[in-house]
Amino acid sequence: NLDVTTFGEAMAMFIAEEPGPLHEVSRYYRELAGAEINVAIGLARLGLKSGWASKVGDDSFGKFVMERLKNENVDTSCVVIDDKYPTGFQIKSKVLVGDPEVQYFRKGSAASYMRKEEFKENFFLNSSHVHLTGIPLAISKYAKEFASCIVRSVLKKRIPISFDPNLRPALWNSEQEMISVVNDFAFKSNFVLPGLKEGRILTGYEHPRDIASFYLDHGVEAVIVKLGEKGTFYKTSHEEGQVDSFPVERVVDTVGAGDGFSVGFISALFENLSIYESVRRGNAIGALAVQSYGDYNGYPTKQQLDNFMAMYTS
Ligand code: KDG
Repeated sequence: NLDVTTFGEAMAMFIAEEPGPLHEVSRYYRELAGAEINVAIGLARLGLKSGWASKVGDDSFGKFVMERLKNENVDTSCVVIDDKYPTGFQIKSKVLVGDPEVQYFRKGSAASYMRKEEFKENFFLNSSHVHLTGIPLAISKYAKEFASCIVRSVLKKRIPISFDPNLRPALWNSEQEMISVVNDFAFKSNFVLPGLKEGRILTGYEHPRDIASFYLDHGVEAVIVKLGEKGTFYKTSHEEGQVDSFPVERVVDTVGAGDGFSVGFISALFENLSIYESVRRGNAIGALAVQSYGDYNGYPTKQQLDNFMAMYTS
């Protein structure tokens, strides 16, 4: 039985070696991307048993995804290898400040053909926690249906769900649809973890407290609003607070920090840490993540995490 299961799309990711607009870059190196695999990898590094369901193409990117996950000890028994559709990929710019530019090549990818007929209920039902994001809801109607199957099934057994909206407007037909579908999934989750900008888009509220209250009023147990370098705001029905971010020497790549936050937060739930401590751990992994290139390269082992957090504990 697994501790945490998740579902989503993995892609090869080509990161520019030199700054500049993507169409001018001539050298890239290959990494792995995918919000949900980032979380699965991060949890496995901390010693939890994580598993990821998806579909990859029967191609070299698919092999690359599978090999990486095997090396990271992520359970892939629910990954379908499909010879009809390709594994998607993305290219990402190198920036000296701010967020990088990303371009996707994922339309019609194998993962977007993950169908509900391929849903293996026990994979999720035998896990203690399920983590989902808004990305599969955007990539195709099949992936969205698959995600609905997961939610329907695990709700029956009251397995906790954490949900990161991970808004990707480029993947949606309209903002209206994005907001209503993403919120629909968020309302069914126990933990909702939007970034501040995402929370504003999804709820129409400006302030973290109001964003959190919006979800609490819809039955969510805890809402975590990530404020970037300003830290993180959290709210449950009986407590709220803000946890400062950890000092960061140099931000090199912000992508993957939110997933890193989820890793810290979810892993803390397994140790019954308080919400404050769980958020703090999320912040710690977020801070480690932004200091390295690639989505998950900065994610720590348990020992590295403990050492890092101890440096800032008085
Ligand atoms: O959260 C990190 C992801 O944005 C990145 O790995 C790519 O999954 C990805 C996506 O679909 O945007």
